[in-house]
Amino acid sequence: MSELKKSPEELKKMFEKYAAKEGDPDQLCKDELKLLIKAEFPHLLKGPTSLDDLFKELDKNGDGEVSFEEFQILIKKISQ
Ligand SMILES: [Ca+2]
Ligand SMILES: [Ca+2]
Repeated sequence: MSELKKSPEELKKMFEKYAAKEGDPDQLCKDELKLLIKAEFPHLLKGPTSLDDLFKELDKNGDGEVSFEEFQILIKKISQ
């Protein structure tokens, strides 16, 4: 099941589950993003994209964390 077949509610729950592990419960730090990607979308890291690249791409405001809004970029990427 590598294709995105998740409802917006499921995606929000997924985000919250990983975001709550450390620090700010509404933001994904790099470690949390790594856990989420490895568990939910491992195929994303099989290409030339590294986790660092992905994190930089998602963290639009450069605060070192990925908010749920920034997480939408990943969802769009996966849905393509
Ligand atoms: Ca967090
Ligand atoms: Ca951010």
